[in-house]
Amino acid sequence: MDQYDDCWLRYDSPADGDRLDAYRRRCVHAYVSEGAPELAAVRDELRRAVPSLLGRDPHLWQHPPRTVDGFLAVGTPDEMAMVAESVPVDEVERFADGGYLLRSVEWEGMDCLVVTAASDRGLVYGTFHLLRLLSTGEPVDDLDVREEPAYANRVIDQWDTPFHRSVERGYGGESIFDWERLPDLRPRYEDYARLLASVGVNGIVLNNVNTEKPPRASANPAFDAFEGWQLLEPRRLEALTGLAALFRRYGIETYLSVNFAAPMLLGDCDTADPLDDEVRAWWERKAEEVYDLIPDFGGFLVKADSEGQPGPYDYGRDHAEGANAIAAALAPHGGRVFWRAFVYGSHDDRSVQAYETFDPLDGAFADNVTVQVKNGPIDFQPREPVSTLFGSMPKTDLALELQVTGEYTGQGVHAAYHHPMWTEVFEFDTHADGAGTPVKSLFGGDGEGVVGVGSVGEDRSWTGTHLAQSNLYAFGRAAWDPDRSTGTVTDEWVRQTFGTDGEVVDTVAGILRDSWAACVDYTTGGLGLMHMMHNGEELLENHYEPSPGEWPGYHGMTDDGVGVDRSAYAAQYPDPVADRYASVDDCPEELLLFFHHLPWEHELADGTTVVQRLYDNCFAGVEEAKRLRERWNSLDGRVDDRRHRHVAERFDEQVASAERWRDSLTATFYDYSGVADERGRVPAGDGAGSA
Ligand code: GCW
Repeated sequence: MDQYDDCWLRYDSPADGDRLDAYRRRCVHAYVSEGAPELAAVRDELRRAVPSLLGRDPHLWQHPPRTVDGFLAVGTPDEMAMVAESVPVDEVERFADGGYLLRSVEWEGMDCLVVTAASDRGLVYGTFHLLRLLSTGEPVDDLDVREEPAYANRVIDQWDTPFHRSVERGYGGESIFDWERLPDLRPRYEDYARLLASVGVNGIVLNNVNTEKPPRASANPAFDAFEGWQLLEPRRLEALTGLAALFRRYGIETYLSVNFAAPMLLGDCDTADPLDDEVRAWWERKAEEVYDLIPDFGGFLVKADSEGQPGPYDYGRDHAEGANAIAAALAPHGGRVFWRAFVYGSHDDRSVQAYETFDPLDGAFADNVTVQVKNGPIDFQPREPVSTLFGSMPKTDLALELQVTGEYTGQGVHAAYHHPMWTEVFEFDTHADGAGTPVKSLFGGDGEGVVGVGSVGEDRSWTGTHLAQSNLYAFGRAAWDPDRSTGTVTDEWVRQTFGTDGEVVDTVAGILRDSWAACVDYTTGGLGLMHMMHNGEELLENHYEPSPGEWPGYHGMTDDGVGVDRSAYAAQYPDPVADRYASVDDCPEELLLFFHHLPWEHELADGTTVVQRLYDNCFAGVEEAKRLRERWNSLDGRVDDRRHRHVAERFDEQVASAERWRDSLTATFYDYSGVADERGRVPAGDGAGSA
């Protein structure tokens, strides 16, 4: 009895007829190199997938067979003569790490398929690509696929809290990592590695960036991530070696979040000053200890001088000095520091602080430091403008931090698909190097890339609602290729997760495609408002229910208007962008109230007033949520009962939650503006019911 979903690796929708014959001809027999641990992962995956997809047990060969109709060959050109004879070797060897070639070839009269790469992780990715084609019923008779990752680093950050097994902002159950039982491994660890490798993820940070109990203890001690720093203790590091080896088999490097004050917490230093020789020596010794145990360890992730975590400011140093001290310890081992730019608290308008803090440090960070920046200046909102740091630090390695989990988008209950949001971020033209400098063009260096704040947990669904699995899948596919369209990524995921029935595919893909806009409408009212959620101290429940009254500084509502004058933030962009956002007439409507405080009855381009548009969006958001639910319910009997019922129940909650948001926001708009909704609709909370 499997305890959890196979997610998109179900391999349960086999082809039929000629297509199945073609698959069998080329893929039942497999000649797989034995060069590296990754190739064991390839053979294991074939043993899992081929029986259910092709109705045949795979025959794994250790030399090219001659007495069959055809076979699959997986290996590097220099390991397998048959491969070297079948592909342009020099081109393959020029691929970026992880790149692969997938080609249908005729070899000695047999119909063969070749998966080859210059690196072993590329063979893993190429094998999963082939299995994705078999799972979605795509032809394989005339393949000539060349794939290279757009970014060198495609990393999942876990906000898992060791020893409490909770996941901060995770909505799929407790942490899958049973930290106390390590080094014992659980099957779920390998299944997670498979899921990540199948979408090209090549790094995982195993623990929460909050590694020390914050000064404001939350109501729930399980969420006070105050043991994370202990993972650097020798016995904990030793216990991690098996887990790191497991991820290595899938081409995934292991990283750890560390506490900036570790030399004091773990060592006998009486300071963590990054310029102190003893502190630097402590980090060097610790790095040597880690790399003795995990030779291909990726490096450290640091959240410093943010939300109560210690940092260089405690010692009068800046972020570059702080990061560089730790980076110097990792450099001899090829390790990297990912240093987060999530800083706020010393400005009334928090949006300006990251740029003011980090932009002056451009060029000051060591070569093995990557500054990791959230997509927007606030905090993973359903919509916010792109961070001004993107494009402003050309001499610094940057990583884009996206949230896979739905902290502000329904928390694993609501259907809220993030790929459309991420596409908007990737495509945003920063004008950093004149027109035509989109965000997606900024992370091409070896030390750069895209990071996803993951969310999986112990629940059978891994992510809360099964539909939220799509965000983990989409993250990997977007980090591999930001140009792959939402339609393509979504279609892939739906077919592998719910089968190839056309009606099911179209319906689920449509739900996902429309879900983000609905979420923006009912949780913000649109027009650039955001961050109006409940923020109680009980971390378990906050950021889900509406509570605009807690946030006057974020929505700027007064009797005479709404929105916030964030001209200081707008001015941080290069001129064309700064001028556009600073102008009420030119600012895109979807961000208008992020950048401007306007009269409630300011007329928008179509003559509608701001307050009426806010009302309209809130009511529309609920209707959109109801339509999402109807579309899902129409699949009753076409999706297995267990998953259909589980998601349907969550859609009921999503609609009810959307109504609570609508009622709270519209009541607040009315309280401040005194302007009624011109359609006479009133929040249900008034007992009058809505039109
Ligand atoms: O998104 C917010 C969350 C915190 C998180 C923090 C961060 C890990 O509310 O739970 O802490 O930002 O990104 O560091």
